[in-house]
Amino acid sequence: MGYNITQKIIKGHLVSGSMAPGSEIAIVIDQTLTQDSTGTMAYLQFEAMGVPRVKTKKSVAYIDHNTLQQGFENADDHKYIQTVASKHGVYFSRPGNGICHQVHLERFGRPGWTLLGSDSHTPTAGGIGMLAIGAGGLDVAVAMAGGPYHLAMPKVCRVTLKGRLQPWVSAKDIILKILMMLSVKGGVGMVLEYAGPGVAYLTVPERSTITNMGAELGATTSIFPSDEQTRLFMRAQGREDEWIPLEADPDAIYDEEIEIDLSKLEPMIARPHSPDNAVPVSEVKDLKVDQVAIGSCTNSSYLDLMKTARILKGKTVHPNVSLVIAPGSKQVYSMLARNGALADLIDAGARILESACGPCIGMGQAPATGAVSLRTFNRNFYGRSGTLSAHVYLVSPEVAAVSALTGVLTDPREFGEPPRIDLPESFLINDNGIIPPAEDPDSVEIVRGPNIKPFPVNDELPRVVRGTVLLKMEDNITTDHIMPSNAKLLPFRSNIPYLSDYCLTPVDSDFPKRAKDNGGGFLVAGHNYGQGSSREHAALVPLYLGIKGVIAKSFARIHRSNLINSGILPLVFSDEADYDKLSQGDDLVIEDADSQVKAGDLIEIKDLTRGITVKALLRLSPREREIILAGGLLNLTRKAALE
Ligand code: MIC
Ligand code: SF4
Repeated sequence: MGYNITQKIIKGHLVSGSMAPGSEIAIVIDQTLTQDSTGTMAYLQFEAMGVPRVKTKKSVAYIDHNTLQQGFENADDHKYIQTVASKHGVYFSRPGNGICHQVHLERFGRPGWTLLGSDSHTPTAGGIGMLAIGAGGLDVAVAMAGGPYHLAMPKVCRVTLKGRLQPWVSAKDIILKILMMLSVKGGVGMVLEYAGPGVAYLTVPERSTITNMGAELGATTSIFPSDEQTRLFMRAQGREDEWIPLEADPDAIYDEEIEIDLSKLEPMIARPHSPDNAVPVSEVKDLKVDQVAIGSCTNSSYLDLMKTARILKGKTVHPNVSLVIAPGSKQVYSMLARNGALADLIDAGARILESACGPCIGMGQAPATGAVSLRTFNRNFYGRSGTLSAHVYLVSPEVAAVSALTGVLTDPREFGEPPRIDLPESFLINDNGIIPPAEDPDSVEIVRGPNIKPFPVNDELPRVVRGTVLLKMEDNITTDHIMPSNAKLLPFRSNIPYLSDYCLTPVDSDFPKRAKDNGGGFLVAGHNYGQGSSREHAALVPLYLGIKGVIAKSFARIHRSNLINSGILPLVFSDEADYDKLSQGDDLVIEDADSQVKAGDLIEIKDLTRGITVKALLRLSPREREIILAGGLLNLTRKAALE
């Protein structure tokens, strides 16, 4: 029996476990990436492990999220990351050098290798045939220390692309269509592996738009073959020697399959407040636009911004629209500056930002009250833009640029000839924004500003776990709900006590006070709890507030791992109808919690207020069971070190 690409890479990196879907496997990690808003925690945790040098083939620390420096906090975090990286063997990508996923694709990603990143959009590198997975900071710290990464062996879904995109239809429309078909939880436990004759027509930057937004499906990752397109991209990046061909065997078996006819697609748009709320642009009528934002790790490549510049050249942005553009990397920025496209954007009236995440994570450019914002980004979750009343829509750069000119949502197919931009023969290569680690680590002193506070550590699982239901939530609660991030809060990513006053406030502004008054308790939620960002803060802050368990209909992958790593019980209703039986304010108790966890998958939760017992599933691998019993992964690691 032949293998698909996912199975080939996993097989070549397997440390333990069997490759049967759903069972726990451990794989060797070749490369890691961190960014600054999750990185401070990851490096504090790495330091706590006492390993002098990273053991990966390459680890890179990017600064791209927290680049607004209204106070000392962000700059202090940058200094900490720069020095800790230098001392421990990590490459440092300076602020201004670009968004982690864009730069990693350009300069470091390699077909056939594994990448673990403390950011949910790490799968972007799947566009060059890399098995790239997003995880919490602690898992990335373990990988830097040389430990394997544990995950459930994913199912593999073959996404067969046939035909060719019509003019004005782009890669973004492919992934929005898939989101419309599968939903934000349709990819959980799965790798989406692209195949079929349509693949050959997509360049690496286009493929990476698709793998990037596979994160919004909840997928473990997404991957394309490594073929002639991949070779051309790597050659243009001066890295052809790192290219290898990689494709599925002709008799490879897949767990699932979907097919997309590219020639039938039209420009798409995701409506507020979910990336899967997608429809063809032609179905949304009379949408007046206030803001257009082009950039983010989804759509800020050289090709995307050249298309934008061609559309805007010689024209003027509509007077009622604020157009902001953030090129994805210094490479992209500099190439636009040299070939004149940057001047075309400026002349048309665009507001140009630095190469960073910027408005995608609410770092500036919050829309006006009730405004409509069209963005080429990947997430339009409630409140993420920094303006709770804003209506954020997700579109391709083509739709964004054309609508910026007309002031209303416009189907670009009404706009005449589309711009044709080819992949350049060679990109501009200048790696002076990437600082290699120190050759003499002893000479490096790690700089820690006053904003860096210790992270909370749990206790061993007690015999009796008791607490009140502090909040009952709906389906699809995101980590942006649990731990909101915007220009005011992101500077405090290394300060858990400060962040705790904002936990779950988009759902209920009284939650932090209630949690503190009760000394912690339980959370109840619907399906796909914790989707979105990989931020560990969505587990560490609840831990700080005394949350002992979350009882949900289902969990998103990365958040479930982050809860386990923090020693918080991720409990799944064994009968979904029991969700209706629990109410906010109910007092719950799990008796003999430690022996129940040791005994198997079923946990009995007594609701003392209603006099009922609810059964929950706690399906843990043997390793996860040990982590939960020890009160988190760090405790377990320390315990192992003492034995
Ligand atoms: C995001 O896009 O939500 C982020 C901000 O990049 C997060 C990481 C974070 O919260 O710091 C992610 O995607 O993991
Ligand atoms: Fe940055 Fe936005 Fe990409 Fe997250 S999704 S890494 S915030 S650009």
